[in-house]
Amino acid sequence: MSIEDSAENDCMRDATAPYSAWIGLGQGASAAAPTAGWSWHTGPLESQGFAAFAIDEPDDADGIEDHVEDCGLIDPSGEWRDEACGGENYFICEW
Ligand SMILES: [Ca+2]
Ligand SMILES: [Ca+2]
Ligand SMILES: [Ca+2]
Repeated sequence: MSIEDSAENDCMRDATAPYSAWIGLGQGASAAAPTAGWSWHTGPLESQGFAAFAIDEPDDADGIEDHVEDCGLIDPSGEWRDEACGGENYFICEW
């Protein structure tokens, strides 16, 4: 999926809170910084003009990009966080 504006983000938050959910946001394997190389399945994050990462995210756990956290989820407050892709969470699909 992709989340294109704050209204859609609020809708996804309301659908999943009090849980977090994967939102189909992933980081490229060649990214060299925690904030670099994020994209939706449908295209680059930057081209969509909307992002809702929490102030301290994405941080790849410790601020150093070594690909520990390369998948994005929406938390119960509607903020996005990068977390380890193997974590068990609900997920949202769009079609
Ligand atoms: Ca790291
Ligand atoms: Ca990462
Ligand atoms: Ca993180």
